[in-house]
Amino acid sequence: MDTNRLSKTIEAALNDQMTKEAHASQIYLSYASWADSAGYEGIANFLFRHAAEERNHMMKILEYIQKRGGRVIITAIPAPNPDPTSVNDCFNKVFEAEVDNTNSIYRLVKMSLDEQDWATWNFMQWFVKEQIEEETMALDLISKIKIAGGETANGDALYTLDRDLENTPDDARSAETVTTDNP
Ligand code: OFO
Repeated sequence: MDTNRLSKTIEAALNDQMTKEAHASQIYLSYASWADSAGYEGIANFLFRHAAEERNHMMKILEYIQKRGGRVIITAIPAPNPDPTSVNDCFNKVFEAEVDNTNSIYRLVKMSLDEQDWATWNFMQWFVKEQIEEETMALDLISKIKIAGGETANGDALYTLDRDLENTPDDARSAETVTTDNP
């Protein structure tokens, strides 16, 4: 008896999405490392915490595939994009990456709808909601850098922005306190 409750197509798409979340985590890690080396410790801290959140998204999908009797396939994670050229560039790239991830999540939702796989459709609603928060977070970053002067933001404005992000609580909890259910 086949105990896999996922179709081959959905199983493959979920595995791809799992790798995409791992890739998102690597992107945040690389941008955080760039920010740290450029002296923006507050921004780095914010992005490091977000990298942990993306890894938890990866785990959430991994556990779902297993729960449904599917096969998890761990593959290589693509390299993150090149380093940002400025804080403005960094925040715009964060937004682009989030929108790209949202589109990928929407494709999975559509696929589960077409296949009438209601369990996966229901599972994916958590990610749909999460992406609203993530895109809002990325848009907030863009607003902050715009106010600071965008590409021509001066040292004082960037210093204030860096301190602000260090002290602003965001949805991403520290790595020690996150769980798969509560990333
Ligand atoms: Fe940035 O979000 Fe995962 O899904």
